[in-house]
Amino acid sequence: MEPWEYLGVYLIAGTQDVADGNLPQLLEQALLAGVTCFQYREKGLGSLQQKEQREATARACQKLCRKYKIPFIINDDVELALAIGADGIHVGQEDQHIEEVLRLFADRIVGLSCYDEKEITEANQLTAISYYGIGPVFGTISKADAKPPIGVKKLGELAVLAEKPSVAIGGISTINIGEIKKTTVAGSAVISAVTQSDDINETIKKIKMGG
Ligand code: TZP
Ligand code: MG
Repeated sequence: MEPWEYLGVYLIAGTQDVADGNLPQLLEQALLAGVTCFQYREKGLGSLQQKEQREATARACQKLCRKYKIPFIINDDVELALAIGADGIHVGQEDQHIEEVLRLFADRIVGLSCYDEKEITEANQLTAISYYGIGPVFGTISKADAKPPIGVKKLGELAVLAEKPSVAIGGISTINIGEIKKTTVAGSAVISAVTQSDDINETIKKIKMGG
């Protein structure tokens, strides 16, 4: 699968993002509604701490992603991603060095978070990266240490500078998705828009269509 095929509606979630703690159940609703990619991000307040629990949840989500034929990506946790054979890994600038990650996941999806011109330009030198996550575009409640939002204008500029397909992230919702769609990004990544939605099916369809 090519990045522009799976970046469209990219769901990210961990146990901490789901009110009743049942991530696989929420994921299956999202898969039925047509999400194109899933990233397991078990992190922060309310996240599972036990390795065994994380692995069991990851495997349950992986199984669902296989059933619906979309990529299953793990945030940060290289050891878990290798142990269960995830389709890919997503890392931030402060996580395990990207060169090392690219070596370990040579034939798999590798996503890198980028915030500004410098990070995009540096990432452009590493041809093996699959895609960039650019943001936060808007304010977010889902990441405790998020940097200040860059806004849609900057997102547009960074997406043009990027030599890889990019996915916008941070505060994206059914209300502002129309603005994101005016840029050249390949898709949008969302946490709270979906995990806190009263109607997951409608929310995902709106994000897919642009509002
Ligand atoms: N990285 C930048 S913003 C963010 C991450 C993981 C959180 C996005 O969550 P939400 O709820 O869609 O703003
Ligand atoms: Mg990280």
